[in-house]
Amino acid sequence: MKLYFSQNSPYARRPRLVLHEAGLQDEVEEEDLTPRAENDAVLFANGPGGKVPALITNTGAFIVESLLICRYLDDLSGNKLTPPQPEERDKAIQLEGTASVLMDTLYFRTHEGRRDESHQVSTVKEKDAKIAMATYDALNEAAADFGDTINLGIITTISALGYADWRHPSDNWRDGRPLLADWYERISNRPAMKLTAPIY
Ligand SMILES: N[C@@H](CCC(=O)N[C@@H](CS)C(=O)NCC(=O)O)C(=O)O
Repeated sequence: MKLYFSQNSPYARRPRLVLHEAGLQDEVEEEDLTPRAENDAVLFANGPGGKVPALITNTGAFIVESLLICRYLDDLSGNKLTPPQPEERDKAIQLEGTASVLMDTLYFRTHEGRRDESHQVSTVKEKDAKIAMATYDALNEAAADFGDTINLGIITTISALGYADWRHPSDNWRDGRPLLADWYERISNRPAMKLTAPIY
């Protein structure tokens, strides 16, 4: 099995964290396609999207979309990253959804900001910034229960916040959100978090 990624993709960081936190290193090989422009051919040869992350399974399927790949890898691990209790499981899925919203809104804002000034829509950027702020607040509230648990929701939260630090440092997401900031500081020391962090 092979997982294609690029080091600074927040979407690719999710399944990479699943792979390393669930101990699937012997079953899934990783291939870094950075820099993307030079290495995209393998993605287009296998599917129409040309995006990372992408997984080639042992049966030859080419799976895209971070959420699907995370689920696939978690299944493979015997659901190591899904809490067995219904209440905890549902809370982890809720967290995964909230952090996915954050990741999408940050990513869209990055790309809106790259368009020519004259084509940028300030209301779109403002709406995305507002959603990001509300999402940081929701994550801060949820962080009261994070502890040192690792699950798919936690993994998505780390991937989104790591991207926020890189692309949207002026959001200052730590300001006024001490629970989230302290937890992130602690969890960032894990080897898998360090290995998959964006480099800039
Ligand atoms: N919804 C997709 C988004 C994946 C995505 O947008 N990946 C970016 C890298 S962060 C990419 O490969 N972009 C290249 C492109 O759009 O050409 C997922 O969750 O996997």
